[in-house]
Amino acid sequence: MIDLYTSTTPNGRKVSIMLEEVELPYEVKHVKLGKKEQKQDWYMELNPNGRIPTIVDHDNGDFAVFESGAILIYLAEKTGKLMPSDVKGRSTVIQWLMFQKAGIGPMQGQANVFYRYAPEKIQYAIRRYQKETRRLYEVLDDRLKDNEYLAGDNYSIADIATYPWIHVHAWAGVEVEDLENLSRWKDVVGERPAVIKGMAVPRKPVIDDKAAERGAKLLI
Ligand SMILES: N[C@@H](CCC(=O)N[C@@H](CS)C(=O)NCC(=O)O)C(=O)O
Repeated sequence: MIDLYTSTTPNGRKVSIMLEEVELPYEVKHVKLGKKEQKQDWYMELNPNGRIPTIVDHDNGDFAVFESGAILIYLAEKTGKLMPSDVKGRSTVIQWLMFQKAGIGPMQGQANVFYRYAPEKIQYAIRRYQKETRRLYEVLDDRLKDNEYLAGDNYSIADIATYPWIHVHAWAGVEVEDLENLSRWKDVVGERPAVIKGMAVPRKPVIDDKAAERGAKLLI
């Protein structure tokens, strides 16, 4: 059994989608970010960064893994699923996984902060992060012109890492509707039964403006 420490955010949902895809049994432990549970000592022992997600694999000596990308690689290697084992295929998956981890996640995260939560509306910062997020989306769109999935013909952990972020594009105020290939990919991935289930853990995303008004900072 695997314990999944998660919350209602895209980084957490990457892991619930993965666990659903590979059909490993897991128990959801909802970490209440608003109550700063992720900073408590017991949690920091599992994840020294004090953030979600984290897994603890009780079938492997209670091994704890933090960082969403590292968790996806661990689960892919544990199950032999969703990442090829040949050097080039593996590298291609990791390149697109890193692109999400180092680009889309941080830039879209900052777009969210300045567009939704910052007490002052700093137009320079809003524009900068929305523009960079949109540029990264265009890179994805171009990649998906000749490829069904990010790493080529096969669905992989690169798609799993990217989907929950694209799903909440509107929360960052960045459009995708005119990006034909990205929109096609978003629909195809979003219809997978494991993705539908994983996205509802620990509960379905709330991405409307009313949530923002209520100050629901981490409900995406
Ligand atoms: N690089 C980390 C980022 C994790 C992260 O930023 N988690 C956010 C939610 S998406 C969090 O725990 N925020 C609460 C906090 O910063 O205290 C990963 O991919 O696992």
